[in-house]
Amino acid sequence: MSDKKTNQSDQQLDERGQGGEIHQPVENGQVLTTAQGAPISDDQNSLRAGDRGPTLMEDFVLRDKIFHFDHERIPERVVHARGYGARGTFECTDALTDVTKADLFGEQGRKTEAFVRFSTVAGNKGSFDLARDVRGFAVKLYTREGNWDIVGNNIPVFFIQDAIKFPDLVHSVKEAPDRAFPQAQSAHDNFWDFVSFTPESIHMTLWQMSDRAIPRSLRFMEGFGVHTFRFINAEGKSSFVKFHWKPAQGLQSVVWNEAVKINGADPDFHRRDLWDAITTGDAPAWDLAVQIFDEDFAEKFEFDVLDPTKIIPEEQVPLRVVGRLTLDSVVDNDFAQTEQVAFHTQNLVPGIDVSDDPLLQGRNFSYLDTQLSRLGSTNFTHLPVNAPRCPVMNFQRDGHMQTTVPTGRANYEPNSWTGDERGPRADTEGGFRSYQEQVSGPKVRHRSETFADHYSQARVFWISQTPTEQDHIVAAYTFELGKCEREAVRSRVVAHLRNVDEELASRVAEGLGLDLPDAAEAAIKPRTDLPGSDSLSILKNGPKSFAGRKLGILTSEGADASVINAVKDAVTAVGGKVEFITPTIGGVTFSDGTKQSGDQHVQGGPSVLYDAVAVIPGKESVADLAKKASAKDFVTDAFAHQKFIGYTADAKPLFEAAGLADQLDKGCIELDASSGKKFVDALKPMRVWDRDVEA
Ligand code: HDE
Repeated sequence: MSDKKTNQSDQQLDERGQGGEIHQPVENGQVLTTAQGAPISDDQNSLRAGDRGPTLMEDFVLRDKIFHFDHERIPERVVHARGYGARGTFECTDALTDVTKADLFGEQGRKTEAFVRFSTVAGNKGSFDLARDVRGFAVKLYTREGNWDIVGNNIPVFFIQDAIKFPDLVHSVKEAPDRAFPQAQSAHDNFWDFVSFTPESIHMTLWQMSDRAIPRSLRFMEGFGVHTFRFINAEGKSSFVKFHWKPAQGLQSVVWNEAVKINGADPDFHRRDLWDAITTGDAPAWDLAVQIFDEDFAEKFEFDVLDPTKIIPEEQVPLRVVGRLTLDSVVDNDFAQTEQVAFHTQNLVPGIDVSDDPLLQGRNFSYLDTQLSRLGSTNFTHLPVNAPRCPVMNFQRDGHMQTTVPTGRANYEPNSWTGDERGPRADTEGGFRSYQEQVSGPKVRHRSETFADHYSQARVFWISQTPTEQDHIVAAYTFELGKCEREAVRSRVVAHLRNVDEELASRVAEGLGLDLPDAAEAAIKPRTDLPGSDSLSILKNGPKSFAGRKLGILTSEGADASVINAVKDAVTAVGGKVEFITPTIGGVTFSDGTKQSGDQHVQGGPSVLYDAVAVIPGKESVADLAKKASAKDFVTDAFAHQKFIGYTADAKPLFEAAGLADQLDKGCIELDASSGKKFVDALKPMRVWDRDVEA
């Protein structure tokens, strides 16, 4: 991709390595140089007076290297610090010229380069991937008419309705300022204290306490633009629009006890998963779907379409799929691309505009500030990952780290120069035009009454969940509030939950050992007549097969090769992956003499890293396996996390040692050389949700 073209070392290679006149003392001509390009003779020893003497100040090779190193870090993002990027292509599958003149939607089949950065919100850059948190889902589309960013999340609503509350929200969820903990989590007093005084947050906390906040993989989650935006067509007519990214892979999450353990076993679980999927050719894809509606619908809709704490149910405004985003390329360099990418809600192109959502309006103001303080110069748009792929022509000049070299005399307009000297002019026809909305009103600091219902859609979310998902939500509130030291905080939150659903509130109160408080006073009586929606449930929208998922096979010396092969072939046939967990990383030899190296050592490959497991040990060697705590945990955790477990009769001693031998249920499937397909078919429902366990 074009990022590569500006890679400094490539340029240097071109200039130094191919000139023919330069002395080429090293293999492939790649001579180490200083940042000024001077060839270096020794990069292992600094210049000193005598073998054991002091280092000399004149050592510019040392100074050049350490100077750059000392300044390697830039401020991390104040939110969304921990992120992971990938590149790909957006393809328009349904031209949208009826509603927008945006070039990327102009023609079916039109392709647009894309960069995506997924992130957690609260944790610092070095935190872990499976925090219970909202995920950022920011997409940059390098269109032929400029960069368009959809800076969204994996949850379609937000905690607050007005940008002015954002610093308080973020301060409350981040580590407490005095003790600098807890990090990367919301399970603490400050966050829930804030929520308890901010009823508009309650709807979002339902989503956050659901398994949406602990996705199995970045590949298995949805993305949302959250706010209402505007489309504008060639005639200047505007419609409202909401953006949705629907994963072709389906939706899938982990369970909480698993998330806790994954964070220890592999803090990079999500980034590794995305890297592995893309580099092995299993490119994840999302459909872009739009909900388009007009002012009449906005008038009639029971909530305000400008309120970012509300969804518009798909049943009321259906989704229209208009394109597909495929991520088929990992980044070349995490810092240059993922860290330096700069998203902004005001990166808009002709045909797409913002609405008056007060949260969006504040975001429009905020992102450039962040970029200036993070990247240090207004010229961050010159960085390869941020640079538009179309020509950029204007009279902006100079500034720190200017990388373009404008020519000619005119750096202003209007001017009377001609030809190339004249420079660009505004395009009154095709240039970006804001929608000509009528705006008038007194200056007030006032929240519209139409934003006042904080509970009814929280209830819609709750009743849309399967009983399993409801159990998880109750457990999550109980866990999080249980981490709050002050009972008053717990009680105030439960008081809000009573306005959502009495059963939810009383189950959480019971879990906390709390007397049920009076319901919080609601600004508007919550509605109980709104229907649920299947699209809000993860389990009703899960993957259709084992494709893109991973089976962990715990095995040992002498295991039956015919069973191993049957299972492996059946998994790979449907697009799944297999990893072998072996007593030593050196691997094992199967019954037919085949050698298999370990993908994970048994202590480094707990079952939490897999969607399902199979236990296929050797008859003789299983006794040793059964002595290992890690092998026992492998099966007990898989069982407790309601995973499917394939096993051979030889696995019995391990199940006995783990205390599971007489609990094996329909989700534990005995394997032989002919049962590979049967096993893989059985894995479709993801988990044995009715297994009666409490992890
Ligand atoms: Fe952001 N947000 N945000 N945000 N946001 C940032 O910009 C901000 C909001 C979102 O991978 C920051 O470059 C304000 C909603 C994502 O680089 C910052 C408000 C949604 C990312 C900022 C919001 C988001 C950010 C931090 C309330 C979902 C990561 C670093 C008015 C629709 C983008 C940066 C990436 C990042 C400000 C609310 C999504 C500080 C003031 C709502 C995905 O500028």
